[in-house]
Amino acid sequence: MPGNISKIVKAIIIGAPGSGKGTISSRIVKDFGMKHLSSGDMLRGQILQKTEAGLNAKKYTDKGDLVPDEIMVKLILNEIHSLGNVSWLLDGFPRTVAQAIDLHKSEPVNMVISLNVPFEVIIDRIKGRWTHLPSGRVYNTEFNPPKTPGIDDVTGEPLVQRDDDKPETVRQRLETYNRQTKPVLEYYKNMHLLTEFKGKYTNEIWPRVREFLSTQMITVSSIDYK
Ligand code: G5P
Ligand code: MG
Repeated sequence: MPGNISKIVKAIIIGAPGSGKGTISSRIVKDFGMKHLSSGDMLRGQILQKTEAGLNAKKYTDKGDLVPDEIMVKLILNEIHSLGNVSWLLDGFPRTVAQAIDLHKSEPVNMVISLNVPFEVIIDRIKGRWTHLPSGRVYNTEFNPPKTPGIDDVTGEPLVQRDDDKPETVRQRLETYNRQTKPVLEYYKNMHLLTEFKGKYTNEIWPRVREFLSTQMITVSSIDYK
């Protein structure tokens, strides 16, 4: 892994529901030490705590629709600003061009990693997903099963299947992605910030993402590798 610390990295990982954003983000965090901000995890945290914002968001997430832009932009920008001067990786935000424009005005990003995984592969793998809601850790009964079925490896707490992982909601989420999030790819392509990684398996995509990040950025966590 490369050595020097130079700049703060502001990155986005974008891809369809179930494309592996969370899985690859956890590997990026481990190897490159960036702060991971997942908009979906934040919303699920609010839902779990039954806050007003969470209960409001659940009306949209349960249907596979997007939560309104103004709510999401406020939530994410507040979180970014609370982090201070550190490198971060946004997962699940922005998801509309309006969100991307607002983010750019406030926090221009350095790079956008796009995961392109075929929809039929996604539909199959989401069936086997189990999530630890408080942390956002994800498992898959085939790909990365927990040590004990139904139990989080780290905390020993129960795993759940997400309410929006029902097959009909997954189909709706994929449609929403096509309609509202694909234009975001064009937005970043036009800004020459987009790098696409295509494949069926995380273990095939991840080495390419790692190689890309290693050459593109010198990370805050590189101090760990000295
Ligand atoms: P989220 O939480 O952002 P999605 O729909 O974008 O949700 P999701 O479902 O979290 O994305 P992911 O993170 O891309 O998927 O994928 P993952 O969890 O890493 O992997 C999926 C499964 O596949 C896991 O079980 C994993 O173990 C397994 N897996 C990974 N790789 C492989 C492999 O190679 N092989 C196999 N067999 N399995 C593998 O958003 C949720 C909702 O919140 C709202 C929306 O309503 C959204 O629908 N929301 C927003 N609304 C408006 N604006 C925003 N910015 C919003 N952000 C969230
Ligand atoms: Mg995710």
